[in-house]
Amino acid sequence: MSSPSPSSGASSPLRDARRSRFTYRQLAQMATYSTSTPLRVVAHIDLDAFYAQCEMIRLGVPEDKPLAVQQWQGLIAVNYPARKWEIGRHCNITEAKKLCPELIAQHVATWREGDDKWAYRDDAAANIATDKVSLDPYRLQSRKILALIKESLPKDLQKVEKASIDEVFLDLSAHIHSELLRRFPELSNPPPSGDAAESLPFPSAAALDWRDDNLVVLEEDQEALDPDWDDIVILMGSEIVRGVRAQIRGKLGYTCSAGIASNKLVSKLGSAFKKPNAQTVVRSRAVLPFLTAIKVTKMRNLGGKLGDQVVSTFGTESVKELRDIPLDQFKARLGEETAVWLYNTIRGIDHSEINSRTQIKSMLSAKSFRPSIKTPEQAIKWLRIFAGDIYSRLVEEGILEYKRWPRTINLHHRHAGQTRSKSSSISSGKALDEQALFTLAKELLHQIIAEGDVWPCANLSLSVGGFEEGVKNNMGIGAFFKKRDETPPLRPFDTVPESSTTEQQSKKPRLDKPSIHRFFHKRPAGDQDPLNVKESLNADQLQPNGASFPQLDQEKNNPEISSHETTETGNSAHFTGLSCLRCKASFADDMSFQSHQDWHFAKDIQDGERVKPTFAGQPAASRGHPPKGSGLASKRGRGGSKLEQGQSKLTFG
Ligand code: TTP
Ligand code: CA
Ligand code: CA
Repeated sequence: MSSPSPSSGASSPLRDARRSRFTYRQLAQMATYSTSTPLRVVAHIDLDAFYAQCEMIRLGVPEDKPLAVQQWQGLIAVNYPARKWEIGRHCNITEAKKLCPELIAQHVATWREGDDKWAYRDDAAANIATDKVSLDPYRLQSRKILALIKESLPKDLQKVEKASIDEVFLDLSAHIHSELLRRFPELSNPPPSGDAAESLPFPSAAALDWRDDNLVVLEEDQEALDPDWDDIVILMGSEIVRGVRAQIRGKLGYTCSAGIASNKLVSKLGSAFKKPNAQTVVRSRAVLPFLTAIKVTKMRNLGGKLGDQVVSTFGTESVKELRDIPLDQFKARLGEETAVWLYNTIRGIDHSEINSRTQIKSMLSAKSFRPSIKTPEQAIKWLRIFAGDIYSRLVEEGILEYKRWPRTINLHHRHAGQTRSKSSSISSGKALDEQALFTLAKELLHQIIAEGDVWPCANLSLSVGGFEEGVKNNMGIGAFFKKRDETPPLRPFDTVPESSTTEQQSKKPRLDKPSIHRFFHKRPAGDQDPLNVKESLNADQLQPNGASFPQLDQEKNNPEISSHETTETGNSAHFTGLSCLRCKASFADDMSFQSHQDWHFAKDIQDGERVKPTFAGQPAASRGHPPKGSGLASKRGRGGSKLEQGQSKLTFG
């Protein structure tokens, strides 16, 4: 990392007689990734038009050519040259080609009934009935990018959270702390008074060189303030991020955009601020002006019903106007917990931590049938595809290396508005391979069929979960997982019926009592859906988290996972016309509407299989609560539960 200009002044930066706004303690807290130090530096990196870039690189398409990634008749990613033609995810392929006849439309790879490997196929778009989308090519690129990011940061001073298939959060605090002490050795001295609460010496007033970063424009009086340590650390963060982006570009060819700020909330808004191939720095003094320009409904977790409720209750979607409302008024209308969270969010306060654990909790592979399927033979063909899909993800997600494996397998079957689910445990004493998964899946299907009245079937989904760590009984992990081509002949496999339920979705409390609390429960440390959950959904890309994304795009989702049934009550009562009542997305045609319902269905199943840490069980810092002593510490008050009653399921935004 090159030296920033503060150290390049003729005089030592520490000779300034003024004192910094920051203390020795706050400086030291950087080394431990404290979420409450104001000197914290967090970056969010998001790949530009990710699937489109994957296809361009794979196919060697020149960078200025318009390209979109097609899924059936829809588009799921559009590169920046194509966006100039006003092509977006809202377009179907015909509309897009009309707008830009030279558009290169690449269909996603698919699994095909009867084949045992996904492939890029010229006729995929016409084969929605027999094909199932494979996102493996994008997962593979995603993994490479993640590995490179980790490589380009010091091994022992990195905290990286993969937040979705194309984005990561980095907590750069410890890295910057060590670099800061190297550049300014005086800072390593203990405070002269011996009191960690003592202010640091003021850094020199040398102008900081922000290179080509976007800086949020400030009022002149704010801009005139001399840079303090918070500015210097964020500048160093920006240098690091520039280096990481250059590596990704140089070694793998991808462009990405980044936001650098002091927390996840603001860094994520920052990365979306200017795209493509740009980075935006939001200095602490710029946070309030920066947020002022953003509508409340664009903020994380405020893109759905909660955002609407806030707008209708307080009569404004302006963050600035909402900031004029006292906390007590929020509490009276929203309940304690939501009020405090909202109050902080509109001020850019977020103490959630970067969660570097990227453990898979479950994986799901699913398909909706249009038309419905009518025989066990048809269902079994799909189960083979699901087993292959899940198995390749188990292997490719690094299960072999992580020494983790799933202990439960579930099959969901949908017929006449009713979902039946069967599950069994997976023995840890036997090899787990594709064939074994397939055998288990068939057993579950037979259990469902035995109950009668199961055809036609509109959706099937297979999932594995309950991941366990470590190697049991001194068996090498190789005994549990075999590579695809090493797969031994079919062997008997233990199935211990664990739970066997026939459930109408309407009986699920999880679905019937959507609540603000559930929303909080689902957001443990970092309040992101953990990467793995999304990936496992086979719909990670469907759900780029963060409310900074345009709601519609975000919610429209992938028509494939879409291929699923839906809704909380197990029928279509939640949908009116072509608009989704759960998340308000609207749809131009029946197909995309159905796809969207299907996505909710898959998501609900996935959610049901998650481990749900409770909000109360999380440390305050990881809940995005205000720092201790701010007077805003949240209690799990009644207000929150009150809201629960009337609050519909929050969308993932
Ligand atoms: P995004 O990061 O939301 O979008 P993007 O990378 O295509 O474009 P941007 O430059 O604006 O970040 O999503 C990442 C990938 O996830 C995207 O390339 C394709 C997939 N995706 C879907 O399949 N369906 C969706 O509705 C969305 C939003 C994304
Ligand atoms: Ca992206
Ligand atoms: Ca993204």
